This record gives sequence, structure tokens and C-alpha cells, in this order.
Amino acid sequence: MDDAEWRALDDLSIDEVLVEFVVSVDTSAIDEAGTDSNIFFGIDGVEFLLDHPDYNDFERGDRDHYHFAFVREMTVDDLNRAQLTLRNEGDGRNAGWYCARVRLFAQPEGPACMYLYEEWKDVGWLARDGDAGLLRVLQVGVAPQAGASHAPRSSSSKQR
Ligand SMILES: [Ca+2]
Ligand SMILES: [Ca+2]
Repeated sequence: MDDAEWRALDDLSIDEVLVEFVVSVDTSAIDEAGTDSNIFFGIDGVEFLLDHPDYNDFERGDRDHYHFAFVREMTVDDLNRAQLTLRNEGDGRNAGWYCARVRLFAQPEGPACMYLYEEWKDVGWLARDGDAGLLRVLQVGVAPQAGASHAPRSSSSKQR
């Protein structure tokens, strides 16, 4: 994505509803950095397969973009609380992958402009050839998991 096509997310209020997102992925140019494995981007455990049909994704030195709609209503605040992950399924030959950079862009309702949410540099190896798959947590997130009690959030909502 060209730099002219996006703005910094700091310009948005945390209540802004986000409708679409783009994951931009740079594969390193070092030896064996490219992969033919399935790569997934995850938001709170919901995974999106990063794949363009009839295209060889994540080759050495490439920058690839993947465009999705959020599967549930998501504000900037929700995204700040979300766990974000990158996972290499790690199956088969040429599965090893060195991810040089991930950028997450989000588009709010209304203006047709992508905002840069976050950038993760030098993410590193997500498995080497012949290894099992590997998941890397990009953003830890604070959303309560299913069944877990989360006292601070419920007490703050009672105050309204
Ligand atoms: Ca590939
Ligand atoms: Ca493909």
C-alpha cells in the first residue's frame, strides 16, 4: 500500500466503528524467508487466512496485502483490547517463514480511507522448514476469555 493511501489512527476517536481492515505483510529477503504454508491473522481467536487465489503469497522480499471485513462490530477501543495473532500453519515443504513486518490498517464507517493502526517490525521466524507451525502474539489484548470473570469491566459498567 502506498503511503499516500492511509493516515494515522491517532486521528480517530476510540468510539469510531471500524468496518474493514487490511493486513500488510512483508516477507524478509533473507535466505529461505519465503513460505508456501498457510498463514493466518487472528483477532480474538477468529482467524483470517491470508491468501490470494492463483498467486504465490509470502515469497522472499515480497509485500502482500489482504483485505477483510470485521466479523463483529469493532470500535477502535475494541481493537485496542483485542488479541492479535499471526500463525504459520507450518505444514509441508517450504513452510518456514521469516516475517519482516506486519502493518494493520483499519477503515472506519464513512470516509473511504485506511488508517494505520499498528506496525510490528522484524516479527521474525514463524517456524523453519520442517518445523511444526508457530503462532506469534502481536498484541496481547485484554478481552475476557469465555467463562472468565472480569471484575473491572463489570464494575465500571454498573457505574453508568
Ligand atoms: Ca509462497
Ligand atoms: Ca495463494
